[in-house]
Amino acid sequence: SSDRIKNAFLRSKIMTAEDAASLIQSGNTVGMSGFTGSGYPKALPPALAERIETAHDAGENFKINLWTGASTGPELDGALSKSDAIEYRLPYNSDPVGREKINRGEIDYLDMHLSHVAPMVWEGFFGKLDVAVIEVTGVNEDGSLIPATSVGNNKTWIDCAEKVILEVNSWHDERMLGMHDIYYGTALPPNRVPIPMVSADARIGQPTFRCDPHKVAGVIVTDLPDRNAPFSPIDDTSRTIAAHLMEFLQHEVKMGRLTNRLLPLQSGVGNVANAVLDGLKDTPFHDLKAYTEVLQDGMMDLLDSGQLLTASSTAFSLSPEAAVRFRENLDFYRDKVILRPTEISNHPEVIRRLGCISMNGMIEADIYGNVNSSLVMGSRIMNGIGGSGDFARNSFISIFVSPSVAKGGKISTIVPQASHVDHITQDVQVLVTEQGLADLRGLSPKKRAQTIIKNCAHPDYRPMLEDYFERAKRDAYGLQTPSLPSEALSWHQRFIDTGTMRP
Ligand code: 0RQ
Repeated sequence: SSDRIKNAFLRSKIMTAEDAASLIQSGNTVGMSGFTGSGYPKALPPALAERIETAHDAGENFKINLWTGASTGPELDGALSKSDAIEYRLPYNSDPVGREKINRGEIDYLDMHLSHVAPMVWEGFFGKLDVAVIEVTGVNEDGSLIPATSVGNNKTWIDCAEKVILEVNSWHDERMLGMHDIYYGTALPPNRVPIPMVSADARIGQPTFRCDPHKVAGVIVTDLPDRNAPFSPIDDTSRTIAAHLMEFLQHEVKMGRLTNRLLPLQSGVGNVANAVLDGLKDTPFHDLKAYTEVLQDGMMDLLDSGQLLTASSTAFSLSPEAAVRFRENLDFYRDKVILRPTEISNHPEVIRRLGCISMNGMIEADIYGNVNSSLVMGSRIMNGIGGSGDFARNSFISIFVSPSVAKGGKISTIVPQASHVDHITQDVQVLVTEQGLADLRGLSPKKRAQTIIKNCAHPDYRPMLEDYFERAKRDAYGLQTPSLPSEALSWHQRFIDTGTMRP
């Protein structure tokens, strides 16, 4: 309600979502809040979608360019995609309607390293940002803004946009004030300075966003829930993947390369990454910290049990049940959770310094350990690279996890050659499937191939991979990474032609 807005000037800007939507013009570039299904505006986007549909019905061509932190919810990406309102989208989408339109060629989509987005906008690489639409928990008397359940690129949108529209959502708990750490020390080259983050739970910024009140063109008052997608129940495959990974981490402790406190954990989006966190429960690891970009159910469980001391993230990515639990026990989580701008949560400098252990899902890996996170059969987008590249290249150990087959066994996730590469072999140190774990550190390409085929491939596809690798070693043009170009992507072509990679 409007008493969340303590600043009188901003209170005078309260308007309906429809009136606020009319402030956005065709061709505008709009930066909206939102990261996973958290902290995205929920009233303006549906009103804008309706306004755009009306314009389309009248024969007008009305579209916007949409920038966000990462994925959002059905009221934002869903509604705007459905209404053909989006000309251009960056940096991440996981909305099913948006995905379909991107794959039909109807939305131009730039899938980016998430840590690059804010700096590149500041650097002016993408032109001007017309409007920012930001969901917040409240407005303080001095006009500063209390962030909501995600930070994402909000600081940058508020600073760079010509005008700002706020959604003050009283569904968010006011006790979140103090959980956020908004760092204002970034600058453009040649004036950049080190980011003073020396531990995963350090606070280096301030709890609120600064915002010039004279840029605020409208304030909408809402009371609407975040809509994060629930996770799939943890199945045996994911449990087995987690068990391999836990055995590996315990081995690293035995070898003296890690201690039972490990190093700051990063865990990616998706069901498998969530299941891996669940696997930590039955291990001797303790006093853990997370330096990650999404805080999912598995991490909340670890905070609850005390195994995880603190979690630094840019957003919550909680199932509806976990979101309720979070709100009910907010006082417990308040000093354990730190939400930061994505340019900090995913900052290569910080990830390298802290030595994160990164664990991300993948679409496929090839026998040399190149990983595809984003494009099915090399051309159809699933979600995007997201933050996986920020972490993979800079982590202490970069781990990718996946079942060895997809679509009921019709697809092998270990292939002769990745149909698209997000993470080059140098950025991938460990691969895990339910079949086993491949520790690729220090291995030359041919040794990597042997290890991946032996440890990770599904038995149905393993002989085919062995056969390919043997023939490649015999017939390849060079023997550094033996490959047969005319055959390397034939598994993908077979799937496209016949619906399965099996011969
Ligand atoms: O689709 O449900 O329609 O069958 O992909 O697959 O096995 O449930 O795995 O939920 O962990 O997601 C790579 C998508 C894995 C995710 C990806 C199909 C599979 C299923 C999901 P269906 P699973 P997960 C930081 C890190 C990129 C961003 C990232 C992702 C669906 O991890 O988006 O890492 N990562 N960010 O059937 C065809 C294959 C497939 C396949 C899986 N080889 N071919 N379909 N699928 N492998 C966080 C952020 O950036 C926010």
